[in-house]
Amino acid sequence: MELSTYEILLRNKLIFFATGNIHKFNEARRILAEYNIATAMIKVKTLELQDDNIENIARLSAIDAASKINLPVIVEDAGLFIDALNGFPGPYSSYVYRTIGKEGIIKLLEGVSSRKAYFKSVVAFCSPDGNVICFEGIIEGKIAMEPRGSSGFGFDPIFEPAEQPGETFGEMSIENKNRFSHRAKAVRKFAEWYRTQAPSTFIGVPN
Ligand code: ITT
Repeated sequence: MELSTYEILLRNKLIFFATGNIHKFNEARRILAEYNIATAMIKVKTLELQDDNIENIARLSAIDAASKINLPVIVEDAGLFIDALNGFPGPYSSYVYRTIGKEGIIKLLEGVSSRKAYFKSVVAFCSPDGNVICFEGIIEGKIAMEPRGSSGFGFDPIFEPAEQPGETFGEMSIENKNRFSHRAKAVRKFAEWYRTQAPSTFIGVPN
């Protein structure tokens, strides 16, 4: 059977990533390149469910993105879960970052001895026919006493991963953050799975 250019393009060597966050895209792109998968950023506005579970948010968002672009696509939803705040801001991390920011989180933790926290990421893949599969990554760590470093984005300057105590994500290069991060773990799981799939599974008919 002769393959069309479209099919060759999608022979699990290319994935579309629907996100408005260039930092997320750059982190994922580097990891996927290690698996010889090229990543294309697509800025498509997708539904963002209000839900306590980031897997539900990512799943619905991926279904919506795939139906809009009719291509195999991933979306990623992530959040920072702080033990002493019962998991807050969690799925509301984006809103909390935009409102009180990282300084607001430091304030909320004033006088609190337990600074344990984790980041969680869910990568949801959806094929044009609407089949979704999710991959999760978690990184444990703690909230720093004050923001440090200007790399990365969001809460990076206030999060110290347990594997590299004393250094925040904000003080690390992308390469270093990618050695530990929640996103890196979820993206790697996705890449391992994606490269084992039969390409024809994902080929939709372009509009
Ligand atoms: P999308 O367009 O992909 O939705 P977003 O920035 O809105 O991009 P999320 O909804 O997943 O992404 O964002 C959750 C928030 O959690 C994000 O705005 C950051 O403040 C924070 N966050 C998530 N992952 C992070 C990371 O790796 N480092 C620092 N902060 C992170």
